Amino acid sequence: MHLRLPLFITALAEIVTLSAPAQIPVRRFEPVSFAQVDITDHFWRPKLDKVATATLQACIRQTEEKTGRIRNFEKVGRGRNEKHEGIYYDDSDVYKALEAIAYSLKNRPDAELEKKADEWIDKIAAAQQPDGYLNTYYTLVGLDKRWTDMEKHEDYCAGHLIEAAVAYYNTTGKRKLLEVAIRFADHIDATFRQANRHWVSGHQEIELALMKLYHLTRNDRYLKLADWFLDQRGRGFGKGVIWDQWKNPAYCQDSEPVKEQKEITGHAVRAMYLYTGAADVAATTNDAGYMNAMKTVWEDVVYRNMYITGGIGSSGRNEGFSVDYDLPNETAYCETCASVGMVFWNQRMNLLTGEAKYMDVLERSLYNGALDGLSLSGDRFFYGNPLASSGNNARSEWFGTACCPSNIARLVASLGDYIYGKNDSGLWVNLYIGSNTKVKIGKTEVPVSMETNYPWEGRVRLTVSPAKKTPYALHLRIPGWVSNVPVPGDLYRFAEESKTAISVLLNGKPVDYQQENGYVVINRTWQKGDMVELNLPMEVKRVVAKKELVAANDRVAIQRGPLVYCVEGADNNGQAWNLLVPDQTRFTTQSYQVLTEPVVAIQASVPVVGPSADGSSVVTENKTVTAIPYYVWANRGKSPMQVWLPTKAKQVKLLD
Ligand code: FUB
Ligand code: ZN
Repeated sequence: MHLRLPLFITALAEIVTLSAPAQIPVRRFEPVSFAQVDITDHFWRPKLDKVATATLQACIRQTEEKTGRIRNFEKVGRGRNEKHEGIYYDDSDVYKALEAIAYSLKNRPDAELEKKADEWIDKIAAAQQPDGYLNTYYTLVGLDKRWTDMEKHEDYCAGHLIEAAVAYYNTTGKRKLLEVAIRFADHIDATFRQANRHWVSGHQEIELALMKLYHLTRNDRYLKLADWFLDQRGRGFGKGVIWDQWKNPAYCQDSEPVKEQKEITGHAVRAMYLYTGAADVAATTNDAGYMNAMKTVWEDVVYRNMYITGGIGSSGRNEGFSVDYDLPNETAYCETCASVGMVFWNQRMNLLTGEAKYMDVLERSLYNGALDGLSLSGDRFFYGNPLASSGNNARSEWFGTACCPSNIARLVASLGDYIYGKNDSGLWVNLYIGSNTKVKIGKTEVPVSMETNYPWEGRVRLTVSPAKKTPYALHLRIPGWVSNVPVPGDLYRFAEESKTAISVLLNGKPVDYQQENGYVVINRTWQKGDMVELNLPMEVKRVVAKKELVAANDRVAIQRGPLVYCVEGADNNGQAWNLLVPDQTRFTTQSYQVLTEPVVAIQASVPVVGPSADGSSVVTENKTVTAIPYYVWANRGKSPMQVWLPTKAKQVKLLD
């Protein structure tokens, strides 16, 4: 077990500035930090280990040897006017890799990795300017030009520095990077908010990062600065920006003030980070303006602009949103970072509202759109995550713009953040992931242990062992996919009802429970060893989309539990577009292996088009087709793939 004690409380006391006013808690409950959750899960634990042993190594190799990202910091440190290498936002990849390392060290202590992180931190610290400014691009290109172009990501890089610093401090108790981040945050505050100088961040990120810094230091300067950044948007202050995309302010969610926004627009990652930051500010200031706006924008995302995989941002032109229902399959952009952002934002919405529907979306994005971004080997990545391929897609070792690899790494490494929540009278279980934790409910310590083979099986066992008998309400999320409408807003619905219902047992016997906000709620006095067993029906379901979603017309998708499936050529004689799934198709499940990954595959005998034996014509015959979870496709070389499978002959194609 790799559980370590949370946060370095004594070290923290030295940096705390208790200037924040007492706040009424706005969130319905607080997440239990990943630092207090030991993941033992069959599905996720190997992925956490893979991130530690392969993904982070890939990030280090690329950042340090194959590209100039670390060299840029060294050059600034040497002060010899050397040339900047790469793109102006490359510093952010160093910070995001550091953040991922920080989480991973908590899951899996590793002295070598920590040494590498410390080495990087020394180089970062040496590149900081005396006034707190830190950005290798402008320092090497000419400091006289700094803060002249809102699109150049100086504040975005600062945000990632802050996130890394908070994470690294939390894991190791080491303050060097945190002090660097605080000096930079103070520099930004003095340069803009305090000087009343307008600045619309060209890529939101700093807002949510400042909220992390605020929660760590309790210095309300950072809360005010986060709110100030949000408030800069939509007031025309970004007008002077000479940059193609921003000529349309919707690209940067800069058309209206955040509290007046009603529709999702523009760049998907920017939008997700923006609303995550707004939710974090709202959670502290209780600002209904942000909440009301976000609820409407969220509906616009989920009801009209989200793929069945939880991916968003269908258009490569703006790396973002297009018009409603424009969700093409083969050209779906669906950046991995955008799905990661969906996880961030939906977690915040769940905490603020207590509603499980946000976790349903989070789970969808996590298990499908986001996880697809990482290869089974841990060292190959998808930047975009299409829902169909004619056989030309392959994962890459790295990208020129390399935001996605470290983003998926930091998400997986911090997965423990999304499983449990608690307040003084309740415990929430949001994701079904084998794990152990200890939460304090009221004054009582409650060790909690979860065992499950989710997402392959629907049985979840939760054992609670409070030190003494304690009353509280246990909330177990009933995943949206149990109902007929797998996500709210009926963009997608199951073609058939579930055959079995959920069941809940307490110590082996049926128990009374209420249903509230998408949760089963069992309110009682709990005692040591109480065991709840939740059974979720893991049925293969056909999903159909609203007719407005043209790319899914005359097609079905297959889902089982939270996993969306696809048909890939690697399992089907090199073809995936040549089959038809009639309404009456009967599916069976099979234990199956995709390279190292044990999965449940779905099989059916369906009409398949292929060349006749003598090759002179095309024939249709029934054949067994195998579908695999979407997240494992493209691990066995290039081959065609489809998520939305034809139900009509006119959609069937035999690829060369
Ligand atoms: O601009 C920084 C990152 O690069 C964005 O978040 C990604 O969408 C990519 O454009
Ligand atoms: Zn990305």
